Amino acid sequence: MNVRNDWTLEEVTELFDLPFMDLVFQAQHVHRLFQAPNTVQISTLLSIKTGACPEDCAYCPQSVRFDTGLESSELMEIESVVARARAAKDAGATRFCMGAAYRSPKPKDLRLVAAMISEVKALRMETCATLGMLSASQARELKEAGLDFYNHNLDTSARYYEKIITTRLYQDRLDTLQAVREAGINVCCGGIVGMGEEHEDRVALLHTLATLPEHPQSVPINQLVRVAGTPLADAAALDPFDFVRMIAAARILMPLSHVRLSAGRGQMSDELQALCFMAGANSIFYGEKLLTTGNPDAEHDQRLFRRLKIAAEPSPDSSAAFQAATSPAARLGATAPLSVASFPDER
Ligand code: SAM
Ligand code: DTB
Ligand code: SF4
Repeated sequence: MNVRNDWTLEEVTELFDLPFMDLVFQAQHVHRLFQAPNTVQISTLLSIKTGACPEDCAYCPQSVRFDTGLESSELMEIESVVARARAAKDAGATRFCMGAAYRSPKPKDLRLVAAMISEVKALRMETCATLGMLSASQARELKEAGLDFYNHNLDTSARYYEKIITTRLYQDRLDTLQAVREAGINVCCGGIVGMGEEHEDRVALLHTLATLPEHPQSVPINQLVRVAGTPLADAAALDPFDFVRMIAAARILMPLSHVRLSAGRGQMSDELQALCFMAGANSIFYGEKLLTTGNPDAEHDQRLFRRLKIAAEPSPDSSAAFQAATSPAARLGATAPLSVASFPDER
């Protein structure tokens, strides 16, 4: 089985049209061919600059245009960010993702964020940032600072995008993704489900992601967190099985990528999350807060992982045991050793 980026819209549509069990079965099969089963990559998010964003993304509590009661704050001090990264590492996270409510960063802010990245990298954590649109030279500056991943979501289909955001174009997003890719930074790019989009929009989003010149190394699938005061506060609830379908299709189309069960876990049962892992999700945000909204607390996630015998995936450079977990035998379906990594309280 090859990794392809020439998927047709018809092929993606056919996946979505499969009976649910066939789709999840196929996704789990692909998962075991290409990924280490029973391991999940653990990222922690921190909002390093909150609110007062000039963009009008209809889902977002941080837009200056909506009254969501959110308190905005300036860019955090480097020392405070590093302290939070260290705490996240001590709690078991291997990647630290710094999010800022910018349309695009100003040169002075980019320099400060670059300094944060270098210091977090020095903790031997993987670094990730999400700062809005970047030019090619800004992307290179972040790469030089040691940035491993840049998160920049397409969010939905090109067609539906203009119903959700009017202050920038889909093409702007694609241009930033290109700048990031060409700077040699891993791309983290996915979308949101539950914004009132049609079935075709979900198909089109996954088709766009899976036909980029390279698949994003990380694909976050967010369930809309409905925040009071945003235009999508009263969006219709999503059928949970449709969310699982999205994860399963992403897994099949982008077999080498980490698929992240991203925002929305706070509203999901443990059983639904387990179904998402079954369908090929192998990354989560860990810690009680996403950027501005809640996430399951760390103890709850540790318990869930123990119940499912899921291990935290170590950062790529940290352990020989991880290589065992990703060995050809493991990829062909042998169960990964559960001892490859554990949360600190299990040692
Ligand atoms: N301002 C930057 C940008 O938009 O690229 C970075 C931060 S922005 C908050 C990062 C991503 O968070 C968005 O692209 C969107 O996919 C996701 N997001 C924001 N609000 C959300 C919500 N209420 N529910 C689910 N995902 C959300
Ligand atoms: C992503 O895809 N989801 C994260 C991260 N990338 C930056 C953000 C989720 C935000 C949920 C709403 C909030 O907490 O503000
Ligand atoms: Fe601003 Fe990003 Fe929120 Fe859009 S998603 S309003 S760009 S912080």
